[in-house]
Amino acid sequence: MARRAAGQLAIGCLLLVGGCGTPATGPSPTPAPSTTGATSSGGVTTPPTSSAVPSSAAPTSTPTTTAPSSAASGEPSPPVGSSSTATPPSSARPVPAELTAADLVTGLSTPWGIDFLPDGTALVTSRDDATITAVRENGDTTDAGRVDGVSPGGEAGLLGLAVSPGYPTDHTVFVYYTADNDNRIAALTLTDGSVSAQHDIVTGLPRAANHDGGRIIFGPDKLLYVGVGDAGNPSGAQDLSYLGGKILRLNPDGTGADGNPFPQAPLVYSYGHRNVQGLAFDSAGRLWAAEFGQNTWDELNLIRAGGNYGWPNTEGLTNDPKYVSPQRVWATSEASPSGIAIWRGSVWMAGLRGQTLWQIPITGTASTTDAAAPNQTGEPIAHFAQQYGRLRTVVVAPDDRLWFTTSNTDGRGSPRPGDDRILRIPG
Ligand SMILES: [Ca+2]
Repeated sequence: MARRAAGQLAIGCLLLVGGCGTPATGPSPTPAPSTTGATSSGGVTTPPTSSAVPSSAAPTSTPTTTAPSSAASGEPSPPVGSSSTATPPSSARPVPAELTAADLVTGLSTPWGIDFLPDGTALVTSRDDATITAVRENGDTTDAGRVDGVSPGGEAGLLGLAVSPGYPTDHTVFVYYTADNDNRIAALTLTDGSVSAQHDIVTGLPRAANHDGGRIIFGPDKLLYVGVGDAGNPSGAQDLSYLGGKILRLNPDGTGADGNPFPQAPLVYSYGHRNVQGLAFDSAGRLWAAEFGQNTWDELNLIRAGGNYGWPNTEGLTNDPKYVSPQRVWATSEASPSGIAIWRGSVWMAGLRGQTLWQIPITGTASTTDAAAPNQTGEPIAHFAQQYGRLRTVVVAPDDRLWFTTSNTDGRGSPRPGDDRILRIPG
């Protein structure tokens, strides 16, 4: 996450005002080349809609839809499709007309990964303390143990956490952590609600003080998806033999999943990433990923097997057919995204430096394997801008409320009384 970019840029856009995600002049008709260092006057740069995708980037494009014009109002309405390919999931419940958030837990130290046990208890990692805290639905907390061998420092430490889909019988939770010389994924066994055993399933992922990735989630296929940062080796992101700058897809024993796209790199699912810390599946089964830009563009991507997402050869939108262009980009001062979640028809993205919870409506369900897929998102909407400081992780709780965490104790923030906290929507 280390960047040369200048200091904070106040967004100044408020909930429901709609002025932030809706540049009055609209998007540029062509994607901005990644290396221009262009700025975005509105804080959000809109990628091309389907009608604006150059034919060279969409050789078999069948024009279908553009983002619904209603999105330009900034109203946090559910996505509204304008054609059969843009029909939102029927299960998507509307976003509340006015979002409210309230503290669920305060006083946490560098909270990072969160997932839920079958009984609704959340497990929350502390990056710097290497501990796991159990959080009940009422906000009560208990110690759930510690992960051995964690070597925190900079952005490294105890990072993502994912509960096994087979937890009722295997009592297993997976964590991504930084050891002395590498990043690792460990399987933890829980007994009576606390860690009782630990063994590594993956070792040798590159580590560094910064760009450690760290998000792990289970997909609907019960496979483990992992965001691994480039660990300060940008060119390695294009090298399939280097596991940094990748999204991995693994069996729960740490081996590469059947059907992964590269026989010579059995763990790798997609490559050309800089530092993915946000992963989430939508109701159409598509994997979304957020990643930090260097000093120009943060990205929200739709991930497809074998896709090359461009880093370090491109950053942000691209016309080059060798690379998958992002669905949305932000100036790094506006986002610097870590966790994402899918809730009520939108991607919700936690911004660290941007200190904003971004809502990105999902406007289509096109397959990620369709290279001609039009933009699948509406205009982003900024929530809670500057209100709580840096935001790290966002997850959907079993009761269909949205949780998000602050990250003001991570060494880059300004902790305030009660930090760090988990907030819950509706409050
Ligand atoms: Ca990219």
